[in-house]
Amino acid sequence: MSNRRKFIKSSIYGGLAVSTASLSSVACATQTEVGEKPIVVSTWKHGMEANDGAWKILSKGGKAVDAVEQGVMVTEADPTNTTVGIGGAPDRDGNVTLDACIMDENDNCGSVAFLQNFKHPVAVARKVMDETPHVMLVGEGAKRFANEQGFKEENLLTPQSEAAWKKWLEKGNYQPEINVENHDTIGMVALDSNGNLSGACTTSGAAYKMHGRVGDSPIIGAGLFVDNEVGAATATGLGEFVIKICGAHMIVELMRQGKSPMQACREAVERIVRKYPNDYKNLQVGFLAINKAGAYGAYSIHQGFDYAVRSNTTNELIDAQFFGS
Ligand code: SD4
Repeated sequence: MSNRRKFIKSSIYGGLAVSTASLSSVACATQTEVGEKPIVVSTWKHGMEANDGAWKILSKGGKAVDAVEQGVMVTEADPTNTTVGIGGAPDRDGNVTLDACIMDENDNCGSVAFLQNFKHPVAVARKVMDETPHVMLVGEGAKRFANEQGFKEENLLTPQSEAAWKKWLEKGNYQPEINVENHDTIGMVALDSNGNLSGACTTSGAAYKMHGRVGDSPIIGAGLFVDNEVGAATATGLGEFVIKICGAHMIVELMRQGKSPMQACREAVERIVRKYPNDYKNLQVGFLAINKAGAYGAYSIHQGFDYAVRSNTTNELIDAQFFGS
């Protein structure tokens, strides 16, 4: 990781409050306004390894849609990551149920939700996109389709996740904590060297959720949205609140109106804050966006959300600006 890790602080509705890192902050903001290609950005620290996976494709002139699929599969395959793929925290009944989606530069999209026993839901979502006339398959139907496509079933509940779940059961209190362990859903958006945008998002959802609960991550327009004319956005955090404002779609539309990726993400966060004043203090949502020029930006409700950026000039983890409380 680059040692040019940047800290950009924000004040409430105050835009950039440039403090100790003023020069690098300004440089970063300028750089993200300009953009470059190819480039890939993804949520949280695990995005660094995921970006490496995507970069193998992007750096050779490959397609963004292939890059984002391969990129997030790195995270899905990591059993130590308790929020994505194998090793993901189960629902309150002990079932690991996964949600994922993918969207390409031609508005093609595929999604699976409430999928059990397949560690690469994004690859199943890609098959939904490529091989069916539908956008979304869920539960048993998604499972049957995955089997038909030759995906291998496996147990996704690792001993560590099972032990953590059993400990949770002692109290059984469902109250998702902000930035728990500081790694979360992976959402990834990329611009390839041909100037095409794509994105993917994959998660085990909120830990100890109700059986059958689906969050924002597999919902096109909420957890992910791509419009190749404008930009792409993805979300992480408590999905119920991302769905309520149709977060990723909102951000792309704000970019269409001329907002920078960071400004668009900030406006989406501020919408949540304004509409849910009694809720936002106890929940985290983070948005990450890229535009057609390859400029990127992010914003979250609370401190603690970071995102990974990889391009020909950058390979780093950046602390997102945030609203605060
Ligand atoms: C969800 N947004 O299912 C996802 C998971 C997540 O913090 O990011 N949780 O709500």
